[in-house]
Amino acid sequence: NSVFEYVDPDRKFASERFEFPRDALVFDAAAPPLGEGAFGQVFKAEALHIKGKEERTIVAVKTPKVDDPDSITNLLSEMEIMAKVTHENVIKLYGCCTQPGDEPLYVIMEYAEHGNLKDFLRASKPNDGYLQPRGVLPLTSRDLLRFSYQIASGVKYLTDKKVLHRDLAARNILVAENFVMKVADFGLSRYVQGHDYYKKQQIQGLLPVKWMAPETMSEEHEYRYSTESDVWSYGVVVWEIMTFGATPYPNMTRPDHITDFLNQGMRLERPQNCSEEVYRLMWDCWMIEPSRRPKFDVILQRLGDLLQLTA
Ligand code: ACK
Repeated sequence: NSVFEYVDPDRKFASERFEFPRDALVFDAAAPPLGEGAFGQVFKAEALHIKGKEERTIVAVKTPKVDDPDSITNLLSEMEIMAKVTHENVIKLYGCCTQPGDEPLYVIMEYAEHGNLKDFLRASKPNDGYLQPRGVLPLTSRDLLRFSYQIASGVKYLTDKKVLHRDLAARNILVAENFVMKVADFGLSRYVQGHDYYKKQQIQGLLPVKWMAPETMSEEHEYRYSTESDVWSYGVVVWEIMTFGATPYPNMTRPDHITDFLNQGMRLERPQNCSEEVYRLMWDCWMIEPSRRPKFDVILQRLGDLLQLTA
């Protein structure tokens, strides 16, 4: 039973270039998974001589839920997208184990030592009486700008590659060595977490409504996803960064309430200590008319100027 029963044959691209021998992966049997969700599991491992690298490379290995065709197709689809992209701010595919009869499917990728951005920000929040900042923090406002800039670079690259992320959110950005931002979980992949998703049968399972552009939730607009809808979600990511990982629209649980709120012209409020310029940038990402939202090159320009000013 090959995993390729679930995909069309001309999508075997990634496995041909990235196939890696399973026995060259070393797992720590005692360690719990890095992450677990509706998609399957992610483990930390060491890979021997992967991608022509030194002896051992620490990697993350993603594996689908066994016997769940959706979780397998999602992971293969994510792998295909990863195989086509290479950028400093996008998580890299290193290899995969997809040979027929060689189950379960493994997708081997770059390891991001600080985990997902949302939890990282929460743990780094200054003056938090409860959680101590991890690592060499606390973060400065310049760090927050730099994170926003790097994420925009990664997403601009994906945009140029005609890849729509469709699920940009701080929980889907990983923080690697030296606090470098890596856009992850792209393509069709989904990680179901708390209240971030809402089930809407009509479209597709659980949806991250609080990050979604209005037109992607509107029948009238044919639930249209585009680079512009990624820009909307990116604006919400910047808001998450500037609030150190707050939950957007905390008191709203129903998607139609959020849509009404937005249609009345209201938006997420300005985070404490967030400059006018940065708030204006988010606000511009949240224009109802998609074509009026800034393009990623403009976003990079504006953030670049602000970074210069705070140098
Ligand atoms: O904060 P985390 O540990 O970072 O929680 C999520 C979890 O798995 C589900 O996605 C972690 N994770 C996913 N991919 C990677 C990776 N490439 N490197 C390190 N951690 C990862 C993520």
